[in-house]
Amino acid sequence: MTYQIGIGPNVRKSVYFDATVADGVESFSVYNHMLIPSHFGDQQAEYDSLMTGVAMWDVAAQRQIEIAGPDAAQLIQYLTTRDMGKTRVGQGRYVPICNHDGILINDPVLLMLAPNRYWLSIADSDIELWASAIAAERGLDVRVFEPDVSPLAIQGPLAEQVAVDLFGDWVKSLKYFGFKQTELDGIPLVLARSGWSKQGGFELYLQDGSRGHELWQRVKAAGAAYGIRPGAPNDIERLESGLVSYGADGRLQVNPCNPFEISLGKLVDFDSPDDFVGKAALLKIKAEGAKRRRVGFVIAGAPLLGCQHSLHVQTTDGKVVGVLSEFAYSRRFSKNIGVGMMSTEIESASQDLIIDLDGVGREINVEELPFA
Ligand code: THG
Repeated sequence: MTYQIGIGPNVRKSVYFDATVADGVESFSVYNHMLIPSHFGDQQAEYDSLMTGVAMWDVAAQRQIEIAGPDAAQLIQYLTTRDMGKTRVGQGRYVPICNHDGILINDPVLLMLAPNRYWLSIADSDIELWASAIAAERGLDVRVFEPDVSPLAIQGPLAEQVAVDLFGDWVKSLKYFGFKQTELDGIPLVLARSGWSKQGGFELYLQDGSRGHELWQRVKAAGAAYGIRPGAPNDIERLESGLVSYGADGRLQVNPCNPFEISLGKLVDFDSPDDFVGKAALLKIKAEGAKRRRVGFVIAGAPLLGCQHSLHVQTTDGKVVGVLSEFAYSRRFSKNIGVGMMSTEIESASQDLIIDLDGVGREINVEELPFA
């Protein structure tokens, strides 16, 4: 049986939607209540352009939450587990956000635009509600809102060439996560060296949604010389690289994780005197020791089709000891790989582990991340 998912008024279209449809998008997912392309029909070629050339991705669904006003820095510090003390204008940072129980509820990239003005470039959960409620309850003098900002990513070894051709040589001096306010033919945007892959690249944070189509065409034209292809954040590459995917690897409502479990423990700063949401809970969790740990998995047998989600990892006598959150066949490593969580108790016991794939048991082994 096949079925369709209707696009109702609750699902927003990206400002690049028409451009991606014109360029042959074949599948969408929903992220932050917005459609995000998931592929354009040739996933092998899309992977190859990311690894050896350059890919362009509509990542407008990575919505920005702007926090602006006299107490903006204070609110940002209270929202994230990291010490924001050394954050500078023009430098992005990866900032986990937890709830009061110490559960990760988002893992945004933070952009400090000015001393009193920040963007949280969020993963898939409602941080605008969270941040505005916390600000109001604490009596902070800030504005929390979603600005008209829509990121477009170019990723891959040739992405820098495309950025140089579009903006000039100065882009080479941008450090990782560094960004600059600029424009392209009068289209206002923030250019950052960032993106959800380990292949390098940039994100163009368009600041005028009415010019989405124009920006898409400009990037596509500049990239033509380098064989640019439209694609989407690539699950196979992210598994190979060990990047965290909030939502796929765990989310508040499904497989809730604390930062220590999901390998973001180094981004929890207890040393600074500042309080942050979840600090007390995380101190307790840390003292008790992690009960689970994020690991890589290798799954035996024939190459797996596509990218699959969420299976129990069991001992041969049927005890559930972990979860395989996402997995796929990796051509780079010539094996089926995945990421997930394992109970810290069972790991040392080096037991035989299996997953049940469509009624057939497959042997699965733990491997340290990143894969090699
Ligand atoms: N770019 C922008 N916004 C985003 C993402 C992005 N919002 C949603 C989602 N992605 C947020 N999640 C991540 C997860 C990992 C990284 C970035 C955003 C990442 N991690 C590096 C790593 O793990 O090696 C570096 C982390 C670090 O500096 O510590 O890049 O992609 N705009």
